[in-house]
Amino acid sequence: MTRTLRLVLGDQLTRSLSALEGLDPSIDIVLMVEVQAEATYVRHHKQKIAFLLSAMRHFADELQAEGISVDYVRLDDPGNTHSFTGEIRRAIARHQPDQVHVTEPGEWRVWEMMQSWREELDCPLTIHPDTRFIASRAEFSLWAQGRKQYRMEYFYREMRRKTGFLMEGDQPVGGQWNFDPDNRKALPKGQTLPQRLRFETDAITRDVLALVEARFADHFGDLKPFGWAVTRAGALEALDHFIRDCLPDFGDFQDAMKTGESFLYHSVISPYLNAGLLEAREVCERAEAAYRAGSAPLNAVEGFIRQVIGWREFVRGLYWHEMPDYAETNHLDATRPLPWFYWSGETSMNCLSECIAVTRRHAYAHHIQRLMVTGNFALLAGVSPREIEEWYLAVYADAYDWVELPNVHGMVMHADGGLLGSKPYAASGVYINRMSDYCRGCAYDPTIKLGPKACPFNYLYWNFLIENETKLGRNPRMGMPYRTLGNMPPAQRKDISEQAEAFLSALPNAPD
Ligand code: FAD
Ligand code: DLZ
Ligand code: SF4
Repeated sequence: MTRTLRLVLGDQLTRSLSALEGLDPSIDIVLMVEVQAEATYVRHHKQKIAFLLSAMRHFADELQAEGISVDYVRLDDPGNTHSFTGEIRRAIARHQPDQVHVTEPGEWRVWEMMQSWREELDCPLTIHPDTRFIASRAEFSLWAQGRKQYRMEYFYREMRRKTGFLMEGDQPVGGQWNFDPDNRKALPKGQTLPQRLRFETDAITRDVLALVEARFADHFGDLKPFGWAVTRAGALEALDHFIRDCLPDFGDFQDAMKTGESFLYHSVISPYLNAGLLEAREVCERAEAAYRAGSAPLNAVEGFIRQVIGWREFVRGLYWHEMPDYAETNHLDATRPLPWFYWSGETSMNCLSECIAVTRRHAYAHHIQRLMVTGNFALLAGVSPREIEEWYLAVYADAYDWVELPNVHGMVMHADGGLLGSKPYAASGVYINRMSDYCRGCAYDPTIKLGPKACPFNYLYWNFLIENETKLGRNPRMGMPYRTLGNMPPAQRKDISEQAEAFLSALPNAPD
């Protein structure tokens, strides 16, 4: 009889995980380890650490209730080496298994660790593919072969064909693959928003909250209110709530932002999907069923499914296909240190202050806040990709390198030179003013282009175009703004550059 040790990582909390396949509860052991290194390789938001540790403990209890032996190492267990490698080594010494089974991880850093285990461990190791995704790593690489640039839209169509979501034969339902142009409405005044489902804490979560408060008090973010589900049952409830109460309006207001409203009509399920409490296929099946039942319109359902089987699968495929070189590129030669207000939230730019406050309070911000506010500013200010990537990886409950890196490095910072997206999403204050109410409470005016009251996004936007003219000026998708820049009097260009330079050089750095 072969005795196996099965490692389950904190973002692999899925009963059908490939590393658990064929598990024999009478002889096999599941290993789960809480280790300090995973909470500190970037200093994660307190809620992210608490969410994962509580979800891990609940998952271990569920496996044990099935009669499976779980060797669970807690953060405060004596002898904990606080690294995956140290803990797997100790577990092999404890259990003397014939084989170790793991599922490929979500981060290159851990993938490299696993490769070293083949040599270093006194036990044969099998690394199984992560089958929770719709496209395997090999499938993406096959699709990517021979392409100089990858475009989500074409990959997404492949995924629609593969899954059959919103398909009628080989044609998309409604005669269109993509309804994005219908999904850009600002929130009308007086719009009543759905009451969002938040979860009560149980004894396990309360223990973890105390542990996190004691060990990680100096990490970014509020620990409470902690409203996350920490079990699959809870995550399914959160999904039900989204499908019933939010999905019908998800499409229309997908890009809208509003002061004091953190979630709007977004699903708020990314931490559950990424930790394994929900699966991509099931959330899309539920969304499509709502469309077929007539309870949600096509633009909303297509928009949601596109995020999940389009963007999410696409960035994951790109990550594994391009790493490790991907993380090293810096196409726009951006080197500015991350302004300190990303951590402190102290800035007179109200849009940034609001989005950072939401992030601090919930370890969450929705896509447009991440892309068009905190991301847009980092792009326009020429922040070093590595520094802004580290911020995004630390502050969001859903952040893992496979999904954070392509979104920040590629989509936001254009540091990959256009591999992921055909142009940077650079925008002036006009965009933020159109899609939000942030400017009403701001010290600056989005309609003013220069001078002390001018919205910094305005002159930073034109300054960004000026500074990157050689690299972006011939990009056909940037034709319009570069034509406007071409017609700009030299004196105006000079004023823009000077005000941008004065503003950027006064940005606060980390205190000593
Ligand atoms: P919804 O708006 O309800 O969308 C539904 C689901 O689609 C999400 O739960 C998510 O799983 C998926 N999705 C949507 N957009 C993307 C995308 N661009 N890439 C991958 N999946 C997507 N998402 C993460 O899961 N982890 C990250 O670390 C992360 N970092 C980001 C950093 C930046 C700068 C940007 C612009 C986006 C980032 N995203 C990340 C994508 C997206 O912002 C979040 O997935 C989304 O905001 C999560 O909230 P939600 O569950 O309410 O999403
Ligand atoms: C994010 C995280 C944290 C904070 N803590 C743990 C942990 O103690 N044990 C664990 O197995 N996983 C943790 N994780 C998630 C890992 O960082 C994640 O599994 C890897 O980054 C691979 O994606
Ligand atoms: Fe942001 Fe500019 Fe609007 Fe202020 S005026 S909230 S800085 S976009």
